[in-house]
Amino acid sequence: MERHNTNISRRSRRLRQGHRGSGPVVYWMSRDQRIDDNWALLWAQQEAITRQKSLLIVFCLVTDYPGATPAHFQFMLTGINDLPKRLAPLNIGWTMLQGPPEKSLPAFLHQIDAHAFVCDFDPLRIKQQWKQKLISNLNLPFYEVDAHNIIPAWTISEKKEYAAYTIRPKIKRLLADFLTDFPPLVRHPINLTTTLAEITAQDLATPAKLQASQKMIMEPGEREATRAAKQFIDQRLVHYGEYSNNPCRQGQSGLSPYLHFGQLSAQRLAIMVSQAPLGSEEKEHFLEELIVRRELSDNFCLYEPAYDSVEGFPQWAQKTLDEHRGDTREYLYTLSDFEAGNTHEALWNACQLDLVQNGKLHGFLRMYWSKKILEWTPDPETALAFAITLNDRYSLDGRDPNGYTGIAWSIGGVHDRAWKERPVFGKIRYMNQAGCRRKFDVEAYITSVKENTSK
Ligand code: FAD
Ligand code: FO1
Repeated sequence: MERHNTNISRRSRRLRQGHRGSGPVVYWMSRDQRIDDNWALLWAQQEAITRQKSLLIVFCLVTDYPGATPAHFQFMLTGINDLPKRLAPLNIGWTMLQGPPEKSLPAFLHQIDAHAFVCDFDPLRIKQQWKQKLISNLNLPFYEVDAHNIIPAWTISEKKEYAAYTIRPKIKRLLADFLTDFPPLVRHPINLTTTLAEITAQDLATPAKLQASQKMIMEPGEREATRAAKQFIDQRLVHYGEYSNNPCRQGQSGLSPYLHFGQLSAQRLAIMVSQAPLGSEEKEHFLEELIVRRELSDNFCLYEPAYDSVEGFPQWAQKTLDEHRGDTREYLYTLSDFEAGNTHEALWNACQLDLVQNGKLHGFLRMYWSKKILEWTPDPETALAFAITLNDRYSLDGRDPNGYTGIAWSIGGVHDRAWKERPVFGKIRYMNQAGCRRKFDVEAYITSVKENTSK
């Protein structure tokens, strides 16, 4: 029986049945790397208490995670390092495994005679593949809990949505039911009996390739994430509507790396924003991005297996891009040219430098940056591959459904409509510097990036 009206049971789904062992309920933490406000952990605890079992969290470190660099691992592992010391007083076990989860988890779960297995939700291909293999290789009850979205992705919609305007009413209908507060995680009443080494990231023989040499661009971890969220709400949310599209202003929240690594719960952030003592207009604008746009990205990656290839673009976009394959491109660059910020255009080069130096690029410039890659490559396939490679390699928040969807929107018209036809782009929405100049001071942006680089 739920103690609060949290809809916790409706946030989970069973992936397979199986034999329940006498050991702990195990939560495999992956996308949602936090203790607070984590529906998967709360669900696992509820299951463990009902079944009178102990509770254990396991994280599988995958050192060759696609697209990830030492800077990303450093941010992730520093955040993860704080978790075991917070779990000890809660009587919840912690351990880490190294290697592909479908290989490392089955033997481990067998060894501890796990009672049930719970994972968090992720629509990306690699996660779906890991889970499919685990479904085949395990013989114990296996559940999935969407701890990332406010409304579970499979509940909002059972199909790929056409655009924001088709998913928005579905979200609106369900939001009040799911945007509830979180019940507390309690000190777990049943002790772990299995003797387990409490492995932390430092104990793993992490290869030297994971040691980042640069200074971290922002402080990782749950505590820092909450502090940054509070600071944004107290000081900058009021200007979000006015400044969020201006790269010269610090108008956006800057919270995407915390959300990407699950160090901050989007639901907690939505609750904090809803309760802020501000007018509804500022809040609505931000919540539209945080809820509708973000959950739309998960919907796209969940229901479009080709979310990172041209086959995932809508039919009209594939057709129009095909019709313009033969168009002359005025400039053509290689991946190395783009990567080094070596194009003819100062604004694009500044965007690239900003991305490389700071691990992030302003949301408005991300659109411009990727559309120019379409304009300056021989075909849409190359453009898409280059944009994904660079975004995943350099963005701290990359390797995320929001990234694949944002790039597919910019280059392939996903969730957008047809616009006036023009060379190369066909009917894909075009952007140019004149549009940028109407939004912000382009020269000031370029100068600020250069100044930051020379420091
Ligand atoms: P804020 O404006 O403060 O928004 C708060 C949160 O709302 C964001 O952190 C994010 O979770 C969500 N959000 C905001 N805008 C969008 C959007 N358009 N789509 C989906 N969710 C949104 N986002 C990523 O998280 N990772 C990426 O790799 C990524 N790559 C992108 C690439 C391109 C080409 C484009 C056009 C967009 C991309 N986005 C990506 C979406 C968006 O630009 C970023 O989420 C946002 O700029 C992150 O900064 P912020 O946290 O300060 O955003
Ligand atoms: N998830 C894991 O379960 N294990 C990892 O070792 C791991 C590394 C990693 C590195 C960079 C990065 O951006 C993500 C990483 N993730 C890892 C996955 C992440 O938690 C997210 O689930 C997805 O990237 C976004 O959905």
